[in-house]
Formats: sequence, C-alpha cells, structure tokens
Amino acid sequence: MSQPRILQVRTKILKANDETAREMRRRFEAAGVLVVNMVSSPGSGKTALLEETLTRLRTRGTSVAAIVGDLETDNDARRLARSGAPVRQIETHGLCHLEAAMIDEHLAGWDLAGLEMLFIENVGNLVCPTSWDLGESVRVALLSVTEGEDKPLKYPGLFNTSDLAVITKTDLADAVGFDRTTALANIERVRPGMPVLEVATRTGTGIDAWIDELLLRRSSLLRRG
Ligand SMILES: Nc1nc2c(ncn2[C@@H]2O[C@H](COP(=O)(O)OP(=O)(O)OP(=O)(O)O)[C@@H](O)[C@H]2O)c(=O)[nH]1
Ligand SMILES: [Mg+2]
Repeated sequence: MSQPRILQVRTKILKANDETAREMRRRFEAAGVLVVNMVSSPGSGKTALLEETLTRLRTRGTSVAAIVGDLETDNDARRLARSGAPVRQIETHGLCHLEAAMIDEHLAGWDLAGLEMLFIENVGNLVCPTSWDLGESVRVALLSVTEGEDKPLKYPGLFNTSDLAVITKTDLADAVGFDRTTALANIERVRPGMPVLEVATRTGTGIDAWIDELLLRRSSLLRRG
C-alpha cells in the first residue's frame, strides 16, 4: 500500500536532510573536527554544560566553536560566547529541531581545518531533533535528575539514536529523590551498552570525565581518518 501524501513529503524531506548530513560528515571527518550534537528537554542544562566545556577546552588549547538553536532569542549564544569561543545562534522561529542545511549555512566563514571540536546545542526537545541527522560524530542525550527516571522509556527515540548519555544536575539528586539505579537501568534497556556520564556543572562534579571522553572521541576520529 502506498504512503499517505503527508508521509511521502516527510520521507522526502528527511531523505534530503540525510544526504546533506552525510556530505557534511565527510567534510567534518576530512578536517578532523569532532562534531557533538547535544539533545535534551528544555532546561536540562545543555548551555550550562557547554559554556563550561568550551571554557575548559579553550584553556587547554583545544580549538572549539558552537552553534546553538532556539525558537527565539540569542540568550544562549551570548552565554556561550563568554567562553571566548566563536558561537553562532540559530533562531528557528517555531521549528522544534535543527536541520543539516541550517548548520551548513551557519558554518560559512569558519575554517574547519583550524577547528578540533564543534558543538551543536539542539533546540530543547526530546522528540523533534531525533530524526534529523546533523552530520555529527557523537549524539549526546542529556537527562537532568529533575525530569524523572522514566524519560528514556517514554522517549526511546532520542536515547536509542544517541552515542552517549549524560545525567545532569546531580547536585540536586538527593533533593528531588532521584533514583539513579532505575535511571541507569532505563537507559540500558533502551540503548544497551551506551556509556553514561554523570555531571553537575554547578559544582564541577564529573566534568573532567566528560572532557576526557570528548578528547578520547576526537583522538579516535583522527585515528580512523
Ligand atoms: N543545580 C544545578 N542547576 C543547573 C545545573 N546546570 C544547569 N542548571 C540550571 O538549570 C537551568 C537551565 O539550564 P540551561 O543550561 O539554560 O538549560 P538548557 O538545556 O540549555 O535549556 P534550553 O536551551 O532552554 O533547552 C538554569 O537555571 C541553570 O543554571 C547544575 O549542574 N546544577
Ligand atoms: Mg540552552
């Protein structure tokens, strides 16, 4: 049976996005740029973690940049720019995800060969971004302790398309009665074997391990290339 018209259009749009993303991934890999796509619900701590990440990586001499998507405002770009890294904001004006072509357009003028890592902060949403490949090397699903341990089960699409999970705001775990064992089991059930890091940007807990993971992944990318 043939697909309804609306599904045909969606399939065609996603296919075009996949082609753009594939071409971008080739360019990123050829230039040795590790691209990290950070996805989570609104307010789970993406920008806070990213500002700290950009600051720390720059301090150790790693060349980094970021592109951040939101429906409205350039608040996040302004926060991230405090790190000193080049940052560009995409305002989607209603669209609940970023697309490969938007990233491509916002790369204009940046010398990929001079870049070691590019971070993409996706629009805060647990559903829409999952179908849109951005040419990333690593998709990171963030889950804050305040959201509830069942989110990986309710939103499997994000977790089972990700390469790494990061539990954020662990400084608040006791205050909100976060059940760590259940959260880890739920992630494992949806994406068996996916590594999970735990961080509290507010206190610095777990940030060293996160930075080490990024550096390791960049080294593997270079070895593969
Ligand atoms: N206690 C605590 N609060 C945090 C932590 N990380 C972020 N926050 C707070 O959580 C709120 C949301 O953080 P953001 O970094 O803006 O979250 P976001 O995921 O970028 O949000 P959107 O871009 O709107 O999707 C802010 O008030 C942060 O200060 C943390 O580790 N601990
Ligand atoms: Mg943000």
